[in-house]
Amino acid sequence: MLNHFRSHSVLALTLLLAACQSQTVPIQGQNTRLQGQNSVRQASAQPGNQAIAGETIVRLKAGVSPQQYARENRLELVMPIGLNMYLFRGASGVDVLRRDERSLWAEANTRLTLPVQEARLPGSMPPRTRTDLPDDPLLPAQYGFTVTGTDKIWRTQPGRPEVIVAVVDSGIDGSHPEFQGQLVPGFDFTLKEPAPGGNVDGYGHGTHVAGVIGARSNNGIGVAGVAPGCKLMPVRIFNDFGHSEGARSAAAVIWAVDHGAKVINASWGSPMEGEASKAAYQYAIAKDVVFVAAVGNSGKEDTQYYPGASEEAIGVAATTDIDGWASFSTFGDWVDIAAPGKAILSTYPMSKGNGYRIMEGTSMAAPFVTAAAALVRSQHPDWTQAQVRAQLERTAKDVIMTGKDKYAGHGRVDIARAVLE
Ligand SMILES: [Ca+2]
Ligand SMILES: [Ca+2]
Repeated sequence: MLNHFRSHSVLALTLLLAACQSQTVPIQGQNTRLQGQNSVRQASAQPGNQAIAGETIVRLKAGVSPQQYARENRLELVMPIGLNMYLFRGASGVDVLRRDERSLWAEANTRLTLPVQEARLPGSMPPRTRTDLPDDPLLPAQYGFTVTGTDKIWRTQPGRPEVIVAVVDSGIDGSHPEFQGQLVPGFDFTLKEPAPGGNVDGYGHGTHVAGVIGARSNNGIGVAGVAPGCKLMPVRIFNDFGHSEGARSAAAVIWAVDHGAKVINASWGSPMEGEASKAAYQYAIAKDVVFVAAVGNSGKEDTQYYPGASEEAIGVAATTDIDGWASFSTFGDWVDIAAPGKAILSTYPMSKGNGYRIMEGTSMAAPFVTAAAALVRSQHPDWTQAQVRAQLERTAKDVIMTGKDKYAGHGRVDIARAVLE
């Protein structure tokens, strides 16, 4: 009995040491602690809980003055969204405003959620075994880089700077060394008066997503992005607490389209697809922009999450390092494609630690597909968004079940095949 107890103690101690070691990896020659994100699991919110009291989005008929409309309905005009849509605040609710003959429609403004959750600490930092990869010291822990075939194309196909990728999220930390020279001017919709900016991130999610797409590669520090030759456009809609809503996301998508984005990444969503959001997504497609979105982290089939489940977006599910289903990933017929989303190492705001963190979710999977779309657009500038989407789906690796399935859609994105074939 005593021996039995001792052997367990020795085993427990060994595991503890392994866990401690796994958190320490070298960045710029120093020992740096990698942290999992301690975030609240995405709420499985019911549609009714998502409405924001006193805030209504209205699409006005052509020629109607929003100021006059606000005055006569005793509303505050909070923000223009674009496409004749406006966000109003005040006691006159959806029912009243629908009856105003100057309204095409009216709907409640709704909260958005972020499909990200706690990440487990990784196994120990893998040794660097290959010399044909970028020199970024954390690359051996970025399994998504090799699983997606980015290791085969990084030197010849880093992407072109005229392909602008909008990251509609919590901003991108512009002070981070991995984003020096990577950003184009963006916009900040979290401010009371939306204004140029977006290159700050008080929450961290957007900086993590952006690093997967476009962290500087082969610069001797940190991680390597998939499409570092493309430019990132920070469009900030989530505040320092990770809160945002439908009006801002719709305005942000329209703004990104109007300012030259060729691909948009939406690692967020809502159980409801409102009219304003739908109009914004349709606008992106009509203007030939590739629109990529996470399908959500419910781990179940019964929760459609928009824009991931919308027909306009390429809906991205999450897979693991061995192309298995990531058990948090929402599944269903609306899943179009999959990408690594389990335990993803990427950039994090410098104000929140050492600049790198492991997070997981379909939030982290979507940017692999976004980056793949940006590389295909770099290679084939004359292709339409529909052609880019078809190429990503056609070249994806069939995983999980034979043929298209509910877990990985057409398969796990194969970036080398998408770019080279
Ligand atoms: Ca780097
Ligand atoms: Ca399959």
